[in-house]
Amino acid sequence: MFDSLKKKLQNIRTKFTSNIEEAAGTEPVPPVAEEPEEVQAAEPEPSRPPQPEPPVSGEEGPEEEREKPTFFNKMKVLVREREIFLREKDVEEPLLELEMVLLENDVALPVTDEIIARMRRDLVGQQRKIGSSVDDLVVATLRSALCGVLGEGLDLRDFIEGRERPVKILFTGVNGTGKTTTVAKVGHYLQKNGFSVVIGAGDTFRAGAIEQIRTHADRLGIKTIQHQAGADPSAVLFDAVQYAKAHEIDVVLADTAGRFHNRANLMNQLEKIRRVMKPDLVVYVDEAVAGNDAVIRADEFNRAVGTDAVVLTKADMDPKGGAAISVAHTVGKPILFLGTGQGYDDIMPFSPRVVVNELLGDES
Ligand SMILES: Nc1nc2c(ncn2[C@@H]2O[C@H](COP(=O)(O)OP(=O)(O)OP(=O)(O)O)[C@@H](O)[C@H]2O)c(=O)[nH]1
Ligand SMILES: [Mg+2]
Repeated sequence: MFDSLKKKLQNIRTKFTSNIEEAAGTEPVPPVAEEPEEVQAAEPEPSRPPQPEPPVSGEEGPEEEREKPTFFNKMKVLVREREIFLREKDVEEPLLELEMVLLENDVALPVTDEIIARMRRDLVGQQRKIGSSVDDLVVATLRSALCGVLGEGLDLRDFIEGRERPVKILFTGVNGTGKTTTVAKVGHYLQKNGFSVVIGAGDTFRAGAIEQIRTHADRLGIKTIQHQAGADPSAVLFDAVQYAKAHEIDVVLADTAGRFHNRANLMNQLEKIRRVMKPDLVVYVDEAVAGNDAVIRADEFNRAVGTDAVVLTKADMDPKGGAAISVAHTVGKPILFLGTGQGYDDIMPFSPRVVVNELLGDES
C-alpha cells in the first residue's frame, strides 16, 4: 500500500535531515541523558528571535570549530544545546522536492500547498528543540503536516453506539468502485463487533446486482431485503428499514447502483432514496487507485447529494496514496475505511496516525 510514495518520502526525509545537518555545520547532537525531550512538531514552540551567538570560550573544544565563520555558519543556522534555528533557504530545496513528490503521487494541489505551508511554518524561523537526532525533528514535522490534512477519521462503532436504532447507512458512488463489496465487508465488520445487520439491495438497475449482494450476504449470514430488478430502490430501502425496526436490527446497510454526478435522473433517484430512507450516514465510495479523479468525484458527489464520510477501496493496489491524503481535506469529510483487498476482512478502519506511520515507515 502506497509503496511509491513511501519510498519517495523516505528519500525526502533523508534530504531534509542532511540539509539541516549540513546547514548547521555539525554532527547530529547526541541525546542528553538527564532530560529527554519530546519533539513537538504539532505544537511548535512560540516563535522567538534567534539567540545571539555565544562568545567562543577556550574550554569548549569541538564547539570552537562550529563557531568558526565557515560558509555554513554564514547561513546563520545555530545548533546549540539541542536547539536549532532554521532559515527558509536551509529547507527550500527539500521543500521543493517534497512538493514535486506529493504532486507526482496525485496529492491534490491545494492539499500539497497546505502540507508545504505546514512544514515551512513548523521549520522556518522557529527556535526548535531537537531530540536525539535531526531526523526525529524532520519525521515529527512531516507527521504533523500529514496528520493536519488527514483530519480525524471516524470510528463507525462509536458512531453507531451513540444513535437510535436502526442506524441507516447509505452507500453511494460511481460505477465499479467497490460499493457492493464494501457493503458486504462493512456488514461483516459490524457483525464481528457485535452489531446485528440487514442489507437493502438498492441496486435494482444493473443486471445481476441483486444476486451479487445476495450472494455476499448469504455467505456472511446477513439477511437481504430485495425486490425484483427494475423496482424503485427507495421502496426496497424503505422495506429494509421497516424490517430492521420490526426485528430490532442495529444497522441497515443500503447498496445502490453506480452513477455519475452529472446524470440528473440517477441523482434525482438518489435524492428520493435520501428522502424516503433518511440515512444517518451517507458514505461515498471511490477507489484509491483513481487518485485525483476520486478526490474530484467525491467533492462533486458531496455537492450534489451530500456526503458524511468516504471509503477508499483498492488501497492495496495503490502505490501513490494521493487520494487517501487529499480526500478528507478536500471534501471536508472523514475517511471511514480503506479497502485493502477482495476478501471480507480486507477493510481497515481509517486512523490518520496509523496511515501516516505507515507512510513514514515508522512505528512510533
Ligand atoms: N483489490 C481490491 N479489489 C476490490 C476492493 N474492493 C472492491 N474490489 C473489487 O472491485 C470490483 C468491483 O467491486 P463492486 O463491489 O462490484 O463495485 P460496485 O461499486 O458495487 O460496482 P457497480 O455496482 O457496478 O457500480 C470487484 O471485482 C471487487 O472484488 C479492494 O479494496 N481491493
Ligand atoms: Mg454494486
